[in-house]
Amino acid sequence: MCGTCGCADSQSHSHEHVSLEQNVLAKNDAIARDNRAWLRKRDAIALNLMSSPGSGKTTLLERTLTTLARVRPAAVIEGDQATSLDAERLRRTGAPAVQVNTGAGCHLDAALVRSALSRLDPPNGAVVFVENVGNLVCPAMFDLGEQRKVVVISVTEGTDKPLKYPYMFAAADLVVINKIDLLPYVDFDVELCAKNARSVNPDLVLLTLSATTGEGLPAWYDWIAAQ
Ligand SMILES: Nc1nc2c(ncn2[C@@H]2O[C@H](COP(=O)(O)OP(=O)(O)OP(=O)(O)O)[C@@H](O)[C@H]2O)c(=O)[nH]1
Ligand SMILES: [Mg+2]
Repeated sequence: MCGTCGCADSQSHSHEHVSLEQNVLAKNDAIARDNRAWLRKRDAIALNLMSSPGSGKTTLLERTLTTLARVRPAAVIEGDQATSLDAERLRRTGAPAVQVNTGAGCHLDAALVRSALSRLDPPNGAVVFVENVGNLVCPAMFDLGEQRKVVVISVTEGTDKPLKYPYMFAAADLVVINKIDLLPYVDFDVELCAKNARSVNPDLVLLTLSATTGEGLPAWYDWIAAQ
């Protein structure tokens, strides 16, 4: 696992490696619990969106924020290694967005989210969307204090991804299969992808949608409302 240890050769000193990793994750989990309590006091929730780079997290949030703003307050913590491009896109919807740059880091952690929450200062009752760094590996390990974990996969990525990145799909509460407008042009079997995802996580909720055309979005909004 990266982000928890700088060592290049974990095999030669695996005991130290494992205990350092456990230490880092235990500290993270304690801060995540504080974040959860902090959000609960404001009657707010956080939803952690994770995916490979380019699966459509920001596009889905652009549409969601535009629609949701009419119903309840929403805000975004935007995680990327570099730039504030995504936060700028999301602010154009009128929602507040705080950009967090992780530099060489490949995921958000609870401490980064804690300081972003205090900058964001979300109003009571808000839904705080956290867009994690595009990566199907490391973000799965780090509790941020979110209410739910959402994994976005798009139809251009292949149906085998839940099998090849099982930790991410095992951690998810919801899997969104995005870009279904492209199904006529790609070799992607939605049922097979769903079966693969359920084989690593039988409790998953699955939604198919197109963030670009809006197809399938009502079920996504219903899912958010139910949280
Ligand atoms: N055809 C189609 N394209 C989409 C859809 N959703 C997103 N895209 C396109 O996919 C590309 C990447 O979308 P983003 O929303 O930036 O993806 P992301 O997951 O936020 O990417 P990172 O933040 O870099 O991880 C853009 O060119 C979008 O226009 C969709 O439903 N259909
Ligand atoms: Mg993005």
